[in-house]
This record gives sequence, C-alpha cells and structure tokens, in this order.
Amino acid sequence: MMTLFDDTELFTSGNSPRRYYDLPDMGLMQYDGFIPKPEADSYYETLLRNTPWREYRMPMYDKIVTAPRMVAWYGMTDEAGENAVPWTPELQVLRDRVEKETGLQFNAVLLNLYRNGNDSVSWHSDKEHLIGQNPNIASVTFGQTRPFRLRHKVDKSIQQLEIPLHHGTLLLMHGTTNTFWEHHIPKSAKEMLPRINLTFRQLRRS
Ligand SMILES: O=C(O)CCC(=O)C(=O)O
Repeated sequence: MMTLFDDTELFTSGNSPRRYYDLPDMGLMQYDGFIPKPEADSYYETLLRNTPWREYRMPMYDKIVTAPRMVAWYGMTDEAGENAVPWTPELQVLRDRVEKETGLQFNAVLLNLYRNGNDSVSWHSDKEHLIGQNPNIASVTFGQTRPFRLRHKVDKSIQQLEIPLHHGTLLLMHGTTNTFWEHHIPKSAKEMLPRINLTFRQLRRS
C-alpha cells in the first residue's frame, strides 16, 4: 500500500470535520479526511491504473485544443456527446458515500487526472446547459494536494479563495457558487505526483 500522501489534517468546528465558507454568493463545504487515508490510497491506485483515461479536446475560439489533463466520464453522455463509461462498482460505492454525506443524488461523474505540475484546469465555471442553474457539484480528490482557486465573476473586490484539496477531501459546491464564481487549478513548477479529482454531477437528461 502506498504511503506517498500524508494523513490529512481535520478542521474541527465542534465535533464536525466539515468546514463551511461564508462568502458572498457562495455555498461551499469542505470535508478533509472524508475518505480516510488507507481507503483513499486504495482508490488512488485503482483509479490511476484502471480508468480508461483519454485526452479531452475542447473548442477554443476557432481551434480545437487538447486540455492539459486526462479525463474519463462515467454514468451519462459527456459534453462532447461521446458515450460515458458505465459506473464501476467502486465508483458506485463512492457515489453512494457522497450522496449519503450530502443528501443529494448524482447521475454522472467526471474524472480528471493531473499527471504532474504541468497539468491544470484554467478559470471556468461548469456549463449550465448540462447541469442547470445553481448546480450541486461534489468533488473528491485523491493523490497530490493541489490548490483549488475560486474568484467571483462580477465583484472583483472580493478576495480570491485558495483551498488546498488533499488526498480524501470532499468539496461540495452548491447554491449560487457555480453561477457567481469561477474555479481553477494552476500549473506548478514544483515536482508533483499525479492527482485524481472526481466531480459528481447532476446531468440533465436531454
Ligand atoms: O480538479 C479539480 O479539482 C477541478 C476540476 C474542474 O474544475 C472540473 O472538472 O470542471
């Protein structure tokens, strides 16, 4: 079993490891250690090895560019209209745990693999035509801790937020977060091990 990633520190507010952010137009809950380390190690290794990772080509202005990360969609048809892979038993178990914790239901999950510090995701918010207005998005991270940055789309006087997403952390974005805030994982010049992020989503059936 790998021991690459440190035990995560728990934020304690009373007896709860959950942390809520109180910023304008934002609903955000962070739960470090949501998946305890031994299980997180096992998910990390299995997902790294067994996921059918593929490149993600996306339109940018008049060109098609390859995103600097690998992806895999499970559950429902993806943004490019390609068929998603059916849920694996272990992703179903993880989805059930996320659903139990959040009280929400998800019908799709996008897996992102950041192979090293050159991989990243640029500033964006998730596309509303697929997930509706004010969507709930639950993110679970395995592997390398990377900073997750958020900035308000309209009110530039609001300070950016940076949350280090650790091995086993759950982050729930809900309410108007996706409508009013953009998020981003920056590149890093430091040596970085792979990071896997799963975003559980509620895709609309078209
Ligand atoms: O890797 C992450 O934590 C964020 C992923 C993301 O922004 C996305 O899938 O839209």
